[in-house]
Amino acid sequence: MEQTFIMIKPDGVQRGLVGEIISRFEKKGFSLKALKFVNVDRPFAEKHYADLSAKPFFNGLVEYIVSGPVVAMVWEGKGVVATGRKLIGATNPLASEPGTIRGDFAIDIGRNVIHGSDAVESATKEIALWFPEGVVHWQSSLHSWIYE
Ligand code: YYY
Ligand code: MG
Repeated sequence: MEQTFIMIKPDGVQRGLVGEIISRFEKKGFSLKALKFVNVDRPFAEKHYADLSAKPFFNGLVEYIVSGPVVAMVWEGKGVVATGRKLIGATNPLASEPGTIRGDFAIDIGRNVIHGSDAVESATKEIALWFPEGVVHWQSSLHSWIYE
């Protein structure tokens, strides 16, 4: 089944939003496949955001990601990449709908609390980068109550 990479950024951790964010993915019915709480260094953050290296905000973005610990996760479920992005909301939190994570908990684009893969291909790349050791293989006993 489809998997996505989700990261609670340093501001989300510092603001005590870890439980709330995990809860939203759990309650939707998605399944947690990997999770770690880590500090990343500059080269690693630059690799994660390599596609954005030419952007004027790249340096500030990397500084922000290395500024404190992050929660890195893999979530699995039908359509989890696109639906995960919907749960997260638009990149600029002032444009994110209320009810989304960014819409409910953030204001500035450079402090938007959470990352989610934008496509199945980038999810595969990001999961390999963050979890080279692989993910946990299990199936929730609620599976047949969530999927028909
Ligand atoms: O995938 P998403 O996080 O919604 O946006 P991206 O376009 O991939 O940019 C990654 C990250 O960069 C974004 O979450 C905030 C930051 N950023 C920024 O600080 N200023 C911008 N104008 C655009 C993005
Ligand atoms: Mg992105």
